Amino acid sequence: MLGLAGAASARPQGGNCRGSGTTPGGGFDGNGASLPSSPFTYVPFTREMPKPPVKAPCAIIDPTNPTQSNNLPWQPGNCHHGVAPEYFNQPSDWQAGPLKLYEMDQKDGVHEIIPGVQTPIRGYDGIYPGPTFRSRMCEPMVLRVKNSLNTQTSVHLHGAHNPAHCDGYPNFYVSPGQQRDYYYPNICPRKPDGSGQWDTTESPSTMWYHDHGMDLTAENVVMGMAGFHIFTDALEEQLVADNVLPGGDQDLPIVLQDRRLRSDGTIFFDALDHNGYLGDIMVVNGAAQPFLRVQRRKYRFRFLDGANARFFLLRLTWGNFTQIGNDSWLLPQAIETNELLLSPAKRTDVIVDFTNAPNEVYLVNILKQDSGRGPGGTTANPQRLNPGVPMMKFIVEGPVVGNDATVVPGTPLRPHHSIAPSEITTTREFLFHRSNGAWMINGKFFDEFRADATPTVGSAERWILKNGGGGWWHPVHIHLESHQIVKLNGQTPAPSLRYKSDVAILGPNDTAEVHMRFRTFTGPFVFHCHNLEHEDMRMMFVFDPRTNPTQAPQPIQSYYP
Ligand SMILES: [Cu+2]
Repeated sequence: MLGLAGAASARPQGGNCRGSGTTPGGGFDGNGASLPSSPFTYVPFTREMPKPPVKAPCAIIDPTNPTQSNNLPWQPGNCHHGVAPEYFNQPSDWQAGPLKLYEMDQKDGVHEIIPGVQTPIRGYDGIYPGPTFRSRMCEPMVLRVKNSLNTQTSVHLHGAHNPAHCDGYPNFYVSPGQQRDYYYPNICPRKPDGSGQWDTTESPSTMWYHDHGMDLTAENVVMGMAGFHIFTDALEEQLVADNVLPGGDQDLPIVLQDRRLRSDGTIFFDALDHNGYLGDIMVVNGAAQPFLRVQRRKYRFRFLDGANARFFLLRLTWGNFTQIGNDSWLLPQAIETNELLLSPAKRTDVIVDFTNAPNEVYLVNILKQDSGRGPGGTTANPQRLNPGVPMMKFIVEGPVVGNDATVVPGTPLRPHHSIAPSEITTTREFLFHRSNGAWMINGKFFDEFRADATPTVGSAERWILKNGGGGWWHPVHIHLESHQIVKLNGQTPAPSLRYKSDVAILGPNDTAEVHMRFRTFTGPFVFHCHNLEHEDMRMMFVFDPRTNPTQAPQPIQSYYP
């Protein structure tokens, strides 16, 4: 039922896999009409999984050296959209290492999702997926983003604790032909005890960046504008150095997406379908159903659901996952699980141990979904006789590798501290619902000039996130801060969701109670449904943390650079 990939579902060993037109139910649009199937044929698992290049800085600058600092990118006239004001007021401990400068051009490119089919894309540096950034705690960076496209863009670093200026606020644009300097201090929040120390329980691991331009996010992302940003700190580096976690070539970010092509190879996108984009080609790191060669040892896979609206429930055809992270953060201890639920924007950081694996293992999606409404049941039975839609194939090779990483279920990773109920000063409720053919929160459409919540910096709040029903799924992403899901429909959530998240999945009629602190930065920031069509059709709110609770809201226009 899931189109092209579904053709191979009963027997994931491969063979000819016809285009999606051969299988019914390639998806439906907002009017219930069948979506056009991708008219291409290819043989799955014949192409190696691409690994996006790691982005290198173009310069490393010591800001205390006048000769070097004269070359900083935001000298007058150099950059239309300026740089975050926090750069000029930063505390002395924000910068433990040099300032790294990066340049990235948003431009058109051509990419083969299916071998031999030239597909025009919009890409960071013209590639899809975008290059992978790797950054370290307290080693700041300035990312100069050019826009060579003919559409507005805004770059959001998903999971980061960053100033409002560079968080990708939907209309803090990079205009066509212009550029914007994104200053990432690469810090985490400080401890709530007033000691001034970094709260390293909040240091992220697996972030991703993607377009967030107002009304344009869904199309820009489906055209290719997404990539990984991997963050590390002393604690995580020690876990790798101590051979607890795999590193190097055994640590791979993997983005799962779906795409639909027209007969001319272009990406099908219907800007009038507000339910949620669904593709019929399963795409992994930009390639349709690739393979990956692995040794008989442990691997760390950082899976990202980079789709606009598709959910995945992932299983392996052999063995289980050892989950070590949820969204941007490592868990307090590793957890064994046989399946992983991913909504758009969610990440799950897992270990797969191929030591005793057969020669072929498949990553499969067992979730049925034929509209943007959300998933509708599973395709698999518990015996794995019908394992679902294969996303990719692992080819397991060679002898058992000795001295392998030691992580197992229960291994301690990053400590976690719960927000105490006594810290909570404010409770807010947000209802995510459909209205007037579009998407609302609390009866309002997104308004970039309206602050919908004004928390006080230094406080903690309880947010009740409620799904307004109708069978729709809404994965809710809150920028700037991690949130702790305390209750899901009145119950303690699944073990992997009890700690830090940046996306709370609201299934039909679900209610999530989340606790969060507001730290370091004043607004404006957004929170929204991460079904990108719902987000573009205004299921998005503004929160605007401020230092003084009695202060009148600052007009959001005043933040414009
Ligand atoms: Cu939604």
